[in-house]
Amino acid sequence: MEYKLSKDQIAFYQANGYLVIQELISGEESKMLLKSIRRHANEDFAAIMNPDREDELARQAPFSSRESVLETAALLRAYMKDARIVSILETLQSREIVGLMSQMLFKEAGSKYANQAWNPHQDNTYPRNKNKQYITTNLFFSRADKKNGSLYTYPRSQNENLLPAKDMISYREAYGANPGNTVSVPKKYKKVDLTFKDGSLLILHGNVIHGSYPNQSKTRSRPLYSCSYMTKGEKFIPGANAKRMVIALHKSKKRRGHIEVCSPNACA
Ligand SMILES: O=C(O)CCC(=O)C(=O)O
Ligand SMILES: [Fe+2]
Repeated sequence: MEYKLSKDQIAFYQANGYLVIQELISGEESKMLLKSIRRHANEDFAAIMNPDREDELARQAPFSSRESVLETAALLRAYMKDARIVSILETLQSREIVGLMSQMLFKEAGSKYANQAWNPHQDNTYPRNKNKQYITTNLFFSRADKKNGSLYTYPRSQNENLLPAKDMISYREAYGANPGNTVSVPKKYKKVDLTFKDGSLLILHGNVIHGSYPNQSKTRSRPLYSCSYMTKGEKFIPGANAKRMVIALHKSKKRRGHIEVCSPNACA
């Protein structure tokens, strides 16, 4: 089922470089997804890279049963390919897109990674697409605000090219060290704090500057599932941890063509 963006939503994204769609998925969907991926978290609730890939999830959660790994990877891959999300992104890019990677960030209340606050960064600093065709999504599996580690953006900063950045370890960094290849934000941009209801989607232009707060809540975790996409045919750096690769999001046209040409009897 596709999602139809309004003219105002498209205009907002084009002007500001981000868009929030509150409650895109239902509370039940969100609960089910969180329950599934949470089984694979280690005791520190460290991030899990590419949990939609069976081998990657199994490697990062060696204590998980094979059955549960297969189940979670399939579920999360289905959400990367979700027709609602893909249709939104293709409307915003005005082109066909492919998936590149995903990451689960728990910011579990009381865990060692609860304080993980991302420095201001541009997501495109990692794949480095010169045509600014990288786009990321963050799907919230609980409500999020400044207190429990939500994100902030600098509207309109997607108009910048990639800014000079200080490289930081951004995957399973030392406790207390903040990830995100840090940029110094040009003075003309003003920070906007974002709040989300459970099941909401944040779409970020790859060049828009954003970051996040530490989770200071004792009781409220801030789990989010992040997926990254690129306009089809565009170049990107795969990355040693992220292992970006082209993931097709649409059913193969060749197969659809095949079904069209066979006779009703042959297809039955
Ligand atoms: O999880 C967060 O707080 C921010 C994540 C983020 O910006 C990223 O993964 O690039
Ligand atoms: Fe980011």
